[in-house]
Amino acid sequence: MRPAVDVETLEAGVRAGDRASLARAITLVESKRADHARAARTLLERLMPATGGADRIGLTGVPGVGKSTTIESFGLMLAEAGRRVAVLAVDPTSQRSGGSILGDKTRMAQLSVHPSAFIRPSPAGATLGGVARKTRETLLLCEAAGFDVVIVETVGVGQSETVVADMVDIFIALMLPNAGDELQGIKKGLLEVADAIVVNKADLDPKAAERAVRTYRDALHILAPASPAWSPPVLSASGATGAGLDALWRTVQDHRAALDAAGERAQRRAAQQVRWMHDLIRERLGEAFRAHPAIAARLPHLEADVAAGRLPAGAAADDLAALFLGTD
Ligand SMILES: Nc1nc2c(ncn2[C@@H]2O[C@H](COP(=O)(O)OP(=O)(O)O)[C@@H](O)[C@H]2O)c(=O)[nH]1
Ligand SMILES: [Mg+2]
Repeated sequence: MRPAVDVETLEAGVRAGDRASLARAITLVESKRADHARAARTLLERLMPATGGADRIGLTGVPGVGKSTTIESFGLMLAEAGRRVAVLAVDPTSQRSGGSILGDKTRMAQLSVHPSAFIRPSPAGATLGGVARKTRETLLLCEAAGFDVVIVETVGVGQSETVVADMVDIFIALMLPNAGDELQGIKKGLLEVADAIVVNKADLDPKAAERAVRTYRDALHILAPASPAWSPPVLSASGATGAGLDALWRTVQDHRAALDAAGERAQRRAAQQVRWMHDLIRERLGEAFRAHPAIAARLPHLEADVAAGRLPAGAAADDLAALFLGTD
């Protein structure tokens, strides 16, 4: 028999800020075993009162824009100033590419061995929803372990941006200095969720970086800000030299102060939690639905009928729902 998880000891270890306990707690949360899931739930419930204390920062940008390099410099700056910094990575592409995580750890060489830092890649999951769920729970565990800055990194691919934006207080988009014009259209959706924009690699071509800053400022100008309390600023920085990262940290603090003054940070977090709950409900119901024997038998036929145009999608959904609910 495999030994049962000692939740109390694990809880005490996490609360004490013990990194080995934190790592074990995260592994527990990520586990697919049913007994682990039960233990993880108990652990999270017990730790809940100890969560919420971190600045939750999301960072996105296309591969190569300098996210890992920037987090290394930014994280070290904060760690040296006495902060405890956790870095979580959500990468929906890492399953395909065989893991960019290793590369990231070497890119965060100093931060990854800093006593005040903790770096943890999210496992490559089959669904982004699954990955994001574990990342949310991992974020809470890091807070319970006393980390006061949690940075969630994600590649700017597909839906991962909105998913990460919905688990943090401030969502920062890193941009390349010479791509302002082309990307403006493509990245409109991103501009709408970003709380700050950072034109990175300003050291390469400061003039181009300034032009890009102006381009993004103009682009943001024509969008209505998501919050009346905050207009997203555009900064330039260099993850490589560290230039501009102190200003970025001030932006994070200004943003928090502005949202707190308007009561919006607590509201944003509360709304995120409720949306998360509804996501989980949908996920559970979807699983139960697909696992239902009568549904499993009928679904492929109805899918074929709908695909062939023999049956309206709504009628198929009605039939399946009735079958599931036992009302047919
Ligand atoms: N010159 C310069 N190069 C940078 C800067 N930030 C990152 N890089 C380089 O850009 C490449 C991609 O950086 P990386 O941090 O891995 O990007 P990520 O894919 O967004 O995590 C690496 O070769 C970095 O050394 C910067 O601010 N200035
Ligand atoms: Mg990276």
